[in-house]
Amino acid sequence: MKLPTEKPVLVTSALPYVNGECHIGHLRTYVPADIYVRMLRKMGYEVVFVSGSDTHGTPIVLSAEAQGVTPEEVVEKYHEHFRRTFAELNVKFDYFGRTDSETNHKRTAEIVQRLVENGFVYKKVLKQAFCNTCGRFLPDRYVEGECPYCGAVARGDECDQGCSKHLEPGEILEPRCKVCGSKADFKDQEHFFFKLSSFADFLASYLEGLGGTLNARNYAREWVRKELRDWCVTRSLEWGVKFPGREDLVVYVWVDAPIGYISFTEELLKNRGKEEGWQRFWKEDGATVVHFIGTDIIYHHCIFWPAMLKGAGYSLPNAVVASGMVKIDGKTFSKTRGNVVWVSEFLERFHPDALRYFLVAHSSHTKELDFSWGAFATRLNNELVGILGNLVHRVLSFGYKNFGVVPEGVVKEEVLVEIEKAKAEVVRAVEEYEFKKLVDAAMGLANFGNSFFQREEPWHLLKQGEAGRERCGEIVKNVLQIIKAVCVFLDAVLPEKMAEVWEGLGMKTGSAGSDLRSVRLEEAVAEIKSGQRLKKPKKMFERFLATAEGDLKSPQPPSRNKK
Ligand code: B3M
Ligand code: ZN
Repeated sequence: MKLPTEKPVLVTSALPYVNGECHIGHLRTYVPADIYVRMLRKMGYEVVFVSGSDTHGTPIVLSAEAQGVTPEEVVEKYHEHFRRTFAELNVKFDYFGRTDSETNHKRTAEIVQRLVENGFVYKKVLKQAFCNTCGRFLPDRYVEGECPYCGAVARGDECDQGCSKHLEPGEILEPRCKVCGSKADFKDQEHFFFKLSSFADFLASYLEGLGGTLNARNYAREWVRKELRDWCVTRSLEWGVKFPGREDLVVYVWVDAPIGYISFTEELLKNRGKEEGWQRFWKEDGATVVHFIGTDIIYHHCIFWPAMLKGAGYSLPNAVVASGMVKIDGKTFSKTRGNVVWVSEFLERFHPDALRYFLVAHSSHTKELDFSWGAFATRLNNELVGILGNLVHRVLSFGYKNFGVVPEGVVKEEVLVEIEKAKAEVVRAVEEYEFKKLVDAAMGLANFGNSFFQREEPWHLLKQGEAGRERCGEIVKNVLQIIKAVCVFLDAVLPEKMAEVWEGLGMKTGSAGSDLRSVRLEEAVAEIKSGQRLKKPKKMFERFLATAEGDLKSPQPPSRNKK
């Protein structure tokens, strides 16, 4: 979708539950969102990028209980962990908040109050799972059982391993207490419901115009067409945002979590001295709002969230971009089965840019991404080392050794055409949220650079006197132009590595010196200046070493690999 150029864009990335360490499954949403933001900026958009920690709900409370600490302690620890991990990966949010902030408590109370006033909330007694052994009600993840729709093992509020449907309290079959394993009973309890069913027509037409990826729109339309049931929005828990006027109930975490997107916008703009600035994004239709999420939370973002916003008189998101899930060695992520790759472990051995690259290069954004060390090794060795690293190292070394600067010469039409072609593909890729196409276009251009250099054999010309040296210089300049363009196109994916190459090309020095991060896409075709000092290049990436085939198959990376 081409976004309107005159409006600022708010990009959000789903809020991680801060109840454990970051694994590479998490990154499928954050890294592409960061790449998208960086690309939009290169395309001239004004962008704000927010996310934050999801601090409430049973995912947090259960972890705290299991670790024998308070929910606050769990949140404190992992909020910091996620913030640091994102920084290490160069996922650069303008603001990374937390849903237990005062702003979010207030904004949630205000929105819920609005929904009540507007007649969209009612009270009802429901049969809630109860554990006689533990002597308490079992909300959401406190209960496990069978999904009434597909029969898979499910959590109390979602069929996380099967059809990914949202489940209402009381719906799960064969419920058991997650803490002690006993068969759960049912007991009456009074709760508040949101009249989701009355939003069916609104949602059907809203979804027609919703941008983003087709998977999000199509799933959501199907759900609206089938049936929308009212939604229980309260839970009997201590930890959370209190339901207005009820000390014994908190709102369901899926109420206050997306409201975090609004609160974080408020907190960010307030920090920038614009107290009411958030309204442009959430009240006045003065901005484009794009949500990056995983396919498992489409229901929450395409059904609950717009209905809640509409019911409370807020403006609506413009696009929902849903990434496919991550698998490890073809299997679903599972901590207990050891099917997990922790980001911290990965970063001990490899450069963050290599992971950023893999996450977008390995499969189309909406498709499943299967991580294995073998697949990672192949992409790293063949593409980052074999194509990109080779181009940069070979040409920069040759240019540095024989000229020391960008030589004189004209940039050929043939080269400019290739760069323009790649640039058009890159823009289309961003508009289609197809980040794989973005890297494919840039790597295609790098490949072209390699063949051009090989075809022209400039090293022979060096032996052919002054005229030969001049012609050689021109060829080198042409390939340096290609490298410059590749830097512009891949900066969003490989921010550290491309910035080093940019510097190596002499782009940062001199009066017209520029910072790669802030240049526009057009810079790719702007002629590289003759006379700029080149730097002796460093190796960009080390090959992934594996002595035995087994190393590549094992889920553990060989320990001798160092960035
Ligand atoms: N905390 C994490 C998840 O279900 C959940 C996202 C909230 S986004 C508002 O993926
Ligand atoms: Zn199911």
